[in-house]
Formats: sequence, structure tokens, C-alpha cells
Amino acid sequence: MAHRENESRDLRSRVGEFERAFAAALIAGDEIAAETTIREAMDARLTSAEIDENVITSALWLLGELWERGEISVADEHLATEIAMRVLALQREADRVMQGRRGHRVMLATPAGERHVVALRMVSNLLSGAGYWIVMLGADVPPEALVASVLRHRPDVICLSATMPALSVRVLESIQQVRAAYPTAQFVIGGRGLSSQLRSLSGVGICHRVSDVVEAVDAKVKRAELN
Ligand code: B12
Repeated sequence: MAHRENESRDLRSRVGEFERAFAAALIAGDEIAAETTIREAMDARLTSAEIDENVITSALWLLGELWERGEISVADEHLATEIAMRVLALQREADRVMQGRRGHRVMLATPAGERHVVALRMVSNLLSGAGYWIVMLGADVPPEALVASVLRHRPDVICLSATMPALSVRVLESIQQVRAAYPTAQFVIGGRGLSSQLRSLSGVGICHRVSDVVEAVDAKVKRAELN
């Protein structure tokens, strides 16, 4: 309970920071700072409604008060409004990208013998937060089972993770068997256990950090659409 209260206090204080930063950017007429603030608010998972109400609207009210008190000119207020409207377009674009991902499936697994799945869970959270539809198979998936699941769910991208170097060869087997059965399969792989042979495998996206996964999967989805 206390933990939830702390979380909501943290969120309120972060929203306050975004509002102040956005208002400062509007007052300065600094479009880039305004955009950066809204991107950061989106990255912090504020909803569009929260950004609209608690960041943009609040900042514009403040601008209105400054104008009433004669502290900024009418031109300053118009410039601020123009910047706020351009930022709304940015929000729309981010929503469009997220909606575009909704129709795409990403399958997640570790190969046979590999039971380390913390990174895979992180990957799942990041991709589903970005809008992708996740098919999580979890740990220790033999190649035949992976192939059967790929044929059933037809994912756009398959993400595999290998922590133990001894299992790198299993990742390779999984990729080869899936490609034989489903040639359009796209792969993104990561983990400390990837061998140099795997890292140089043609057509496979390699990630060193989970935070790279959305960009890597986006690239694979685009590539599949071009095929
Ligand atoms: C937690 C843990 C376990 C847990 C796993 C629980 C679970 N459900 O996941 C348990 C206790 C089950 C376990 C078991 C074993 N473990 Co263990 N384990 C660890 C530990 C402490 C943390 C691993 C982890 O989760 N890290 C956090 C993740 C987030 O980080 P990461 O894996 O480095 O991944 C990063 C990147 O590589 C990348 N990434 C990884 N995968 C992917 C995939 C994609 C798609 C993308 C985009 C990115 C990405 O993103 C991450 C962050 O950016 C490590 C210690 C260590 N130094 O890593 C040992 C470690 C991995 N384990 C080890 C060993 C030896 C074992 C056992 C063999 C022990 C035993 N004798 O039973 C078994 C093997 C089990 C098996 N068959 O897989 C060794 C491996 C050594 C080696 N070179 O092979 C380590 C390194 C410990 C050590 N120092 O000896 N382990």
C-alpha cells in the first residue's frame, strides 16, 4: 500500500517536472526543448491524456496567466500555441507507429537447455509496451517444438536469447530448422552466450542490450514487408 502511494507520488512529481520543463520551453519559444520534453514524457509511459491534461494544458494556462499579467507579449503567446500544436502532431505520429506494430507478432524463446529467461522477460515487456503482440514460449524450447509453434502462430519476428555459450549451437540449430520450414522468418537474437559464428550469421539482428530490441524488431518487420 505504502509502496503504491510512493509510486503515485513519484509519478505526480515527474508529471510536475515535465510540466515545468514544457512551460519553460514554451516561454523560451524553444520548439526542440518542447519536443524533447514530450518525448521524455512518452518514454516515461505517461498516457496521451496525461500529457494533454497535465503537461500541455497546464503549461498553456500558465502562459495565459503570464500574458494577462503583461509578462509576455501576444506574439510570445502565439508562438507558444504554435509549438504546442506541433507537439500534438508528434503525439499523433507516436500513436500511429504504436498502432502499426499492433498487427505484428513477435515470438520469444530460449533454445533447448537454456533456462535463463530474465532478459527474455525484459524483451517481452519492452516489445509489448511498444505495441507488439507477444507470443512468449519461454525457456528451454527444442527446435522441433519451435518450428511447430512458428508454423502455427506465424510470427513476423522470432527473438531468441542464449546466456550460456555452450548452448550457442542450439540457437544456430533453431534458426536453421525454422528457416527450412518457414523461409520468411526474421530473427533477432541476444545474450552473452552468442558465439562469433552466430553473431556473423546473415540476416539475423544481433542485440547487445535489451534496450535495443524495439529498434531491431522494427527493422526486421520493415524488411519483411519489403520482401
Ligand atoms: C539468475 C541466474 C540463474 C537462474 C536463472 C533463473 C531464470 N528463470 O532465468 C538459475 C538459478 C535457474 C540459474 C541456473 C544456472 N546457471 Co545461472 N545465472 C544467473 C545469473 C545470476 C543472472 C542471469 C541473468 O538473469 N542476468 C540478467 C539479464 C537481464 O542479463 P543478461 O543475461 O546478461 O542479458 C543482457 C544482454 O545479454 C541482453 N540479452 C540477453 N538475451 C537477449 C535476447 C534478446 C532478444 C535481446 C534483444 C537482448 C538480450 O540483454 C540483457 C540486458 O541488456 C548469472 C550471472 C551472470 N553473471 O550473468 C548466472 C549464470 C548465467 N549462470 C551460470 C550457470 C553456470 C548456471 C547453471 C549451469 C548452474 C548449475 N550448475 O545449475 C544453471 C544452468 C541452468 C540452465 N540450464 O540454463 C553461469 C553461466 C556460465 C557460462 N559461461 O556458461 C553464470 C554466468 C554464473 C557464473 N558466473 O558462473 N542461473
